[in-house]
Amino acid sequence: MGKTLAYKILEDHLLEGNLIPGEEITIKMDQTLTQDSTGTMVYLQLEAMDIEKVKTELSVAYIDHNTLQTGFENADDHAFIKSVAQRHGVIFSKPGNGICHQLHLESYGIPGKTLLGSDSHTPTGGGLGMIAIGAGGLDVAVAMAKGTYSLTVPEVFNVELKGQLRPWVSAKDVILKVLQELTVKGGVGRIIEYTGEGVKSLSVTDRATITNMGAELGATTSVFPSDENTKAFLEHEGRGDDFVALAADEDAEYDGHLLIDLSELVPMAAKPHSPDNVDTVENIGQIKVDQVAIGSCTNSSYTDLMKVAEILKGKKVHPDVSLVISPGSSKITEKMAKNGALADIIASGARVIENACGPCIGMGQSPKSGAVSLRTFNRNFKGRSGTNDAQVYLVSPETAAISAINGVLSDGMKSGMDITQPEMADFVQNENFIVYPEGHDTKNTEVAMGPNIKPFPRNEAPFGDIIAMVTLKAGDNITTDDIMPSDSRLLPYRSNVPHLANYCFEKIDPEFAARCKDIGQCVIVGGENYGQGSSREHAALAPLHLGVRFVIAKSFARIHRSNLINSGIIPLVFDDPSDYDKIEQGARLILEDIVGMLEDSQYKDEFDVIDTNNAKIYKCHGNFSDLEREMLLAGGKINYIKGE
Ligand code: MIC
Ligand code: SF4
Repeated sequence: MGKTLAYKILEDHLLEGNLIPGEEITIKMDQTLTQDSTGTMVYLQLEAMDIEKVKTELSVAYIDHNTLQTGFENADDHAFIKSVAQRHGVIFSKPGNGICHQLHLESYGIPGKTLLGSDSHTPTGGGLGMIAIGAGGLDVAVAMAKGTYSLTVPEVFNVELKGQLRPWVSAKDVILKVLQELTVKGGVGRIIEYTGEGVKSLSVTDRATITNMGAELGATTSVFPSDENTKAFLEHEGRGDDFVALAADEDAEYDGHLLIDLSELVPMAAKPHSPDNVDTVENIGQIKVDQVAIGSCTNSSYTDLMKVAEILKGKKVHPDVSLVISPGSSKITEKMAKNGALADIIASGARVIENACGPCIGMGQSPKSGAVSLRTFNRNFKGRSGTNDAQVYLVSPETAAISAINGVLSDGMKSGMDITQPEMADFVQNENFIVYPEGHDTKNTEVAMGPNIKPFPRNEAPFGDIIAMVTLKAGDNITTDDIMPSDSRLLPYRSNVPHLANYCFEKIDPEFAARCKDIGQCVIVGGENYGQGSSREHAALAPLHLGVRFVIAKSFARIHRSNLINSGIIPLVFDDPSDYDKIEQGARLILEDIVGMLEDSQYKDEFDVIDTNNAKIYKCHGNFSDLEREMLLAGGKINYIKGE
């Protein structure tokens, strides 16, 4: 039987275990990336791990999320990360250089290598033929310290592409189509591997748009082959030597298959408030638009923005629309400043802002009350824009630009306007935004610790019975944005969990934090796909701070489940999902003899949760690997590592 590309790369990096779906393996991690809003936690850990140099081939610390600097907090975080990066051999990318995933693609990603990032959109690197995985900060810190990462082997699901996209239809429409077919749960426990003759018509940045939003499918990662287009991309970036040709075997067998005919696709949009709530732009109709935002790690490449410039050239942004553009990297902005495209964009009435995440994570540019905002981003969760009643639609750059001119959601295919596929340009690395750790006495660099940076929260090893009260009963597809909201008000406090914890679940239940503080020992009950979205471990650390001991759900999203285990919070899954309906908020639940249950040498993965409210027993399981059980017994990953 032929091999999939994903398993070929995993096999090349395999250190422990067997490549069998569901089994735990440890792989060599070649590269890591961090960004600032998850990064301070990562580097607090790295600093505590007493290592001299990171064990990876390359580690980069990007500053791209918290760049508003409305107070000292963000700037202190940047200084802290820079100092720790310097001490441990990590490359530092200054604020303003751009968005981590776009920059990593341009400057450091290499086909066939593994990459772990403290950001859920790290799979962007799959566009270059990497196995690139998003994880919680602590997992990334350990990967830097040891050069390894442990994961449950995913299945490999094949998306076969045939045909070629028509003008006005682009990579964003492909991934929106996949999301429509598979939903936000469709990728859980899977790697999505793209094959077929249609792949040849997609550039690396098109492919990266698709692998980036594989995060919205819940997939472990997504991967494209590395071919002539990959070679061309690397050559244009001045890195032709990094090219390696990679593909699945012709007779590779997959655990599932979806065929997409690119030539049949039309412009699509994800309607509020979920990336899988997809329909065609034509079906949604010409709704009036108040804001258009172009950028984010999904759609801020040079070719994306050149298409936008072509559409806007000589035109005027509609008087009722605010068009805001945040380019993906300094190199892109510099190139577009030189070739005149930036002038065309500005002349149209667009607001061009910093090369950073910006509006994608609610760091400014929140739309007006009740506004319709079209965004080329990857998430349209309720309130993420910073405006709770805004209606956010996810669209391609082409759809965004033509709609900004028309003032209504518009299908470019019907505009009568010709659009060309922009040529790639030749780039040189802008070294002026990079600080390398080499060159001086890095070990003695002083750690710059601002007053807002608080210690990493620690749990205690569990003992006896856990008796806890259901403090929140949440529904399906709860996001980590729901659990630990992030916007310009809260993002500056990512290094201060005690402060952040006051806002835990704020948008769903403003009393949650206060109730937890009164109760002491708490349980959260969730529906399907609990904890989807961002990799922020704050969505586990804030509940830990508030006394949450275990979470029972119908199913969990991968990264959040790991973050819970890393914090020593026990994630349990109902054997019978209908038990969810029997639990009431306020009920007192007992998880008996937790240590005995986890330690049992005949480990059966059976957990009985007794509901003292109605005397029912809910049978649950954990699906814990041996390593996960040991971490839970130690009260979390840090305690486990310290005791190793
Ligand atoms: C996101 O897009 O949700 C973020 C902000 O990049 C997060 C990371 C974070 O919460 O800091 C992610 O995708 O992991
Ligand atoms: Fe930044 Fe948005 Fe990408 Fe997250 S999804 S890394 S906030 S641009």
